[in-house]
Amino acid sequence: MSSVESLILQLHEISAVKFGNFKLKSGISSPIYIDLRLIVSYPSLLCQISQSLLSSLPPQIPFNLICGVPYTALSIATSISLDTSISMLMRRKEVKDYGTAKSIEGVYEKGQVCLIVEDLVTSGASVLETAAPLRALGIKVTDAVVVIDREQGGRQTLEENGIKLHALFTLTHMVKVLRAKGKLKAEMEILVMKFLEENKEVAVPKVEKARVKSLGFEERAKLAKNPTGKKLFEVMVKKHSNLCLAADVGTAAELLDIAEKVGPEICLLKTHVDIFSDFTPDFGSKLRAIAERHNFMIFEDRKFADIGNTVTMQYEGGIFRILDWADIVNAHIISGPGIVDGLKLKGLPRGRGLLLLAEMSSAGNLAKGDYTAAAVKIAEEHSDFVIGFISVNPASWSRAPVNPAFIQATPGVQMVKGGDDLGQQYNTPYSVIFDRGSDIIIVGRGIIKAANPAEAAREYRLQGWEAYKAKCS
Ligand code: S5P
Repeated sequence: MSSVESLILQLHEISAVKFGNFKLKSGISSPIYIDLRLIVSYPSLLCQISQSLLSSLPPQIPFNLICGVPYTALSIATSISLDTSISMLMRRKEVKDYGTAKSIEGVYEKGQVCLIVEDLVTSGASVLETAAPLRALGIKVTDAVVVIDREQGGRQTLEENGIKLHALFTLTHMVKVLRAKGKLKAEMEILVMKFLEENKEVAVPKVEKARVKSLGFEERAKLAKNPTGKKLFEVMVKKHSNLCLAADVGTAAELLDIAEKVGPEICLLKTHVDIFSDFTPDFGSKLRAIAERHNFMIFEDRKFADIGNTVTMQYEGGIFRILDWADIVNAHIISGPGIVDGLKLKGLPRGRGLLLLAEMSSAGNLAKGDYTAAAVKIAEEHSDFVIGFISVNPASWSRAPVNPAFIQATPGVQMVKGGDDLGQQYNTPYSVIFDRGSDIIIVGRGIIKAANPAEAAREYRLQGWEAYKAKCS
């Protein structure tokens, strides 16, 4: 009996693999259930698994760090580390405020190569979520090793993201071995194979949906009716950047400084001018000069919410005179379509564009369902001025796909999933662009609180752009 066969039998023996009728988290009934968390209770099996994983790797893979995908693979990664004396890194699954807490624990040097270890790969998303913060630190990730490959698109998704998957065995192979060893009746084998075949299609619908729908930014630029929307697409293509910096700093001086440093990496810079303690009327022209030098656009995140007549004055007048310098502003639709009419009256003659808040990133917000659908409807009625949406998960909208001329920009982005103490919720660049169907990642504290904002911005740009390319491929 081969060592893989022996492992499969032992996993079955300890009930890490079960057959019957199980209700999965997603609500569907499954005839097979896999839970490798149990292996922590069987040290000799854990040891065998890690040794088999190691020997399944081609010898030329030059890794000098190991990182397990939390939580199940942590024990496997630890065991490999003990066996090989290659040191391990640990990824935190949830991080409160990326700016101050570390997402990766352990000692490393930039340029080192880290092998990712995982127990079960389905879509590949969890491996990518571990690769992202490692890559953000300058650690190379080229290979991942996994006990079971469910053969549900994970290998290809990882390949598209520069990661080669090495699996000890596939789920199909496991079922065949258990059948051959008399652990599974013929009827159950048929049931399981049928389930796996059908489940293949339901397990990756978001990925498939996003892939089918994704036109490139070049084509979408041609569809845009608004000159600012069109230009934003063109800037993204030219700079290979779908990164918007949320420059939430306390002074105009700091903002101009960070705009200069991060400018080459971004397509869009988002401001909240009303938080500055030192705003002066020349702020707009100074920022526009930097924007022109580095070819990015300016988005004042004013979140207008009043009736049409009031917002015309707020947009044009006051101390800030937003209309004079911001290419893009945004608005809630709580007051109805009149707000768009009001802003359009001032903005359209100047070639400006508007984003509507269709969803929000904060916990417990009310922008969902009918509200989101109403934002889409208003946008469609004003597609000469509305360039797109602030959104969180446009792939899930009931009215999707929306017109590809609209740009989706998503806040609540950091290298690891998590949140802050005031309700902000973060997703990774890959999940925002690839899984949730957005176009632009809006990143604030992930960049401005980093030790080197320009370097952090570059990493976000690369991650965001890779995810966009994967979506279009
Ligand atoms: O729903 C939203 C909409 C916006 S525009 N949630 C958000 O967080 N934003 C903005 O995105 C928010 O005002 C802030 O400027 C930025 C997120 O910053 P971060 O530091 O949490 O990345």
